[in-house]
Amino acid sequence: MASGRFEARKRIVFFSGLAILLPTLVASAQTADQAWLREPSRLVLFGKVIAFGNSPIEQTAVQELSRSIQHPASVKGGFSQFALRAWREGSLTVIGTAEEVRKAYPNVPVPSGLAPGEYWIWWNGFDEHSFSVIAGGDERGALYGVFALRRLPLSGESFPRTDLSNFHAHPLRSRPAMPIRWTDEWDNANGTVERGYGGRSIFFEGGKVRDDLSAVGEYARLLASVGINGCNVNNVNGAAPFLSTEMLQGLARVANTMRPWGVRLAISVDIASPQKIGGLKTFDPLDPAVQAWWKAKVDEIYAAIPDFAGFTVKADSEGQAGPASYGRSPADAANLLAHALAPHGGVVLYRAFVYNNHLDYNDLKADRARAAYDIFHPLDGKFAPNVVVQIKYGPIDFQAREPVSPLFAGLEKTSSAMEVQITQEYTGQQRHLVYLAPMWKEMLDFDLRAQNRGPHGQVFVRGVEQNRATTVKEIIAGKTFHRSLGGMIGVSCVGRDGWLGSPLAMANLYAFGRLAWDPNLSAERIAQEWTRQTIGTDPQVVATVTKMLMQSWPAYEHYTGFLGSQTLTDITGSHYGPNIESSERNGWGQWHRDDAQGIGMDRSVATGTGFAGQYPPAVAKMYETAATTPDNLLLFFHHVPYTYKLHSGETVIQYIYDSHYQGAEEAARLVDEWESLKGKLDPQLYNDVLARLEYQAGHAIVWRDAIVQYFLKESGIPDARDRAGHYPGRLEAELARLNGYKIIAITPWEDASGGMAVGCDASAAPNGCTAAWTYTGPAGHFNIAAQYFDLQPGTAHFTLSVNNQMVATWAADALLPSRRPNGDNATRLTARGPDGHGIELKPGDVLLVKGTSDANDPAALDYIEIEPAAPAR
Ligand code: GCV
Repeated sequence: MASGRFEARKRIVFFSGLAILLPTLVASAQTADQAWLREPSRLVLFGKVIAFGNSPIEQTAVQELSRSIQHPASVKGGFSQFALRAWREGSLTVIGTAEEVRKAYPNVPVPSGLAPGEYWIWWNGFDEHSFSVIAGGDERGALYGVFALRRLPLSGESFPRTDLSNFHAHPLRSRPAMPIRWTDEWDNANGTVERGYGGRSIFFEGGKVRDDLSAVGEYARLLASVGINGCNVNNVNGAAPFLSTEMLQGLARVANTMRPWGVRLAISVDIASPQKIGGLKTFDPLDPAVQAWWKAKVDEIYAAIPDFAGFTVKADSEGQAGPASYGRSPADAANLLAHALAPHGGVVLYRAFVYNNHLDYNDLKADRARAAYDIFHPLDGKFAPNVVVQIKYGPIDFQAREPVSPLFAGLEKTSSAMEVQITQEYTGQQRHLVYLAPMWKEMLDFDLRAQNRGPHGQVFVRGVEQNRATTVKEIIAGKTFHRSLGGMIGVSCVGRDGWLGSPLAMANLYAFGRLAWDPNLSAERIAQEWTRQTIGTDPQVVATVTKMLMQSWPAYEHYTGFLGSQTLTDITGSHYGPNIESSERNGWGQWHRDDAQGIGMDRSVATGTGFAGQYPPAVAKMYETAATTPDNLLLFFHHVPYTYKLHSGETVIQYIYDSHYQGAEEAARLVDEWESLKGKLDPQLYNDVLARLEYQAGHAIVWRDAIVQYFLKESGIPDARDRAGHYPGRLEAELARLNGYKIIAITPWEDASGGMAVGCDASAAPNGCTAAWTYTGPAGHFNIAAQYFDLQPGTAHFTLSVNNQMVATWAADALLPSRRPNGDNATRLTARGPDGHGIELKPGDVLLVKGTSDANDPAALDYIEIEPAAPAR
């Protein structure tokens, strides 16, 4: 697994005409970083705070309220009057469950029927002493009430709503939309985290639970602050060791650490555990010895962890063992575990991510997208009540654009949960800013029209089209099919390096919790809330960061995949840089089926794989024909010629060109937007994020060029706007005067300009290699970009000079995913000259790059590019 930490940033220092790019280490946030809870709230609290009970959660609520508020004496102004009016001297705040409040204060109008997790905040300031109540449907509810109060002054809501005296007539009340709101961590016992980009595990190291669990407590606080009530701490792959008695003792310590925050522990289990660690000959779910083994194991778990939440299961998937080995179904396996957990109140989250990864590419009817529905829909009604089928939002695998999984509509008698990825496996691995809440919102708000059938399955009843909205958010909340379980799971994969390894990526963790609590919140409102609490309250900061977040997913989609073709990345390797053919001609089924004439998977019922027919009739009808399929999913459902005209009027091929140029421009704009905040932000944060955004803008160009040149060659159709294949200021390294450098072919070819680059063999050229060009363009001031390959773990060094005058020097020391030159590590550095006004060039000047390799990094260079000097940054 790649550690994925983006460490290096380039600081440009100029000495009288000489620009030196110095590598510096980014001081990244530490694990103890309190993220959006870093600043105290703007609440001002007078008087006493007490809890009714001694339970750890209520005690935490008291401490949290005291930690969150500012003491009146320390208020330096700037606080809303409402706080001072509401929380005045001699006041008392009581925290407890609704039942406790009712018993102690029969006159307080605490409503009956508060749901688990629900809070009710009431204020009575009209007596001699102000008196406030934070009541919960249970203890967790009371804690969530404290966090809601803490957030309130920064929520961006209008003044009257946040005037605490309003809470007399209009108590602040909110309940979670769905009962299961968990993160899944893919941590391994050895301390690595699968698809984690924020450093090593906070839970495990060296095969066991870490001694120091302080980060776990801080993480649980963050989770609780946005209403997350469960955390599955280990990888769904290779889970067998987590059931050993020694490990369970360690896990009990993890559960103890998270418990005061109302976060229950869950673990992933390997369905073959009875055989792998239990010494049985079989793990057949119907075998009585296997059933007895699980019962005993579950009893052992609950003896150590009385509030244990349950199991997550990945079975018969990507090499994990499963019930298919015995001809048994997922329902047999899920129920085996469910029956053992039921007496203790535990649940089974059985993942629908079950598919055959040895599909036949030549079979035009084969389709991985069909798998989840084909396998699980026939089992509807066969699962025990405490089983929840955990469904990835789309039918493939966390791509930047997929249709919503039809399985959400295909389980009427089974609870379901939607699995999203907070960790950005296919969406830039936290090196790219991609705020995912807008995508999750599209999924949650999608109307599957699941009940749009008449009694005999017909779409029309007496000539009237059935039209009841059944959105995904209602289905997973259990509303549509009257289920008591259901929810959202966020695959988080945090680590010790600032949780997600990148400050702005934390908006995704925050947004996940907020949406699981209330899927009706808008992605924009959540972005504003998060920005106010985390980055700053200056209106320009809030507006700019919110805008950047909201633009980031569309930008990423524009410069990576297109029209529902999925993320065109290296699907058999890094899942990071461009590699278009890696999806094709293998068994993984992430195909897009491009050829010289056209592109797309035909998933229609009439001529394709039939996947479109898995949706309820109204939606199936929409996806059945290209004409009615929305442009952004066209290629997911249909194979069309490159000349096919979209609803927008553009051809598919022209859209490929245009969207990629647009996406790269949008990524560059993120840099400009962030720079407009210079001086308004914490300098360390400013510089850290700036380096990341500059890197992203460069990598967006790598993506753009890879996709554009690939489809230009494949289709043979030129870009109507003449950009594809024409790079006027580009000087290719393979065409330079080379000294020591050797020409190398890059694989895949589209990851380098023209498919070629140059590499320096350290043993043959210990003092470095050079590539030189004579400048033939007009005289003026220019930026000079260098496109090089930054391999890990080596550190190559580069210098760029004009007529022997050095204009830039930098080290290729970032930790990028792969170890051979390709689009994973193609990196762009732009030298902008003194004060950002450009570097002076005139015809005849000699431009020279010197690369000094080390044993692991051949200082490979793709090209340099002379660009118009942008206005000074
Ligand atoms: C934990 C994708 C990821 C795997 C992951 C799998 C899953 O295939 O690449 O790392 O395995 O999904 O969700 O189980």
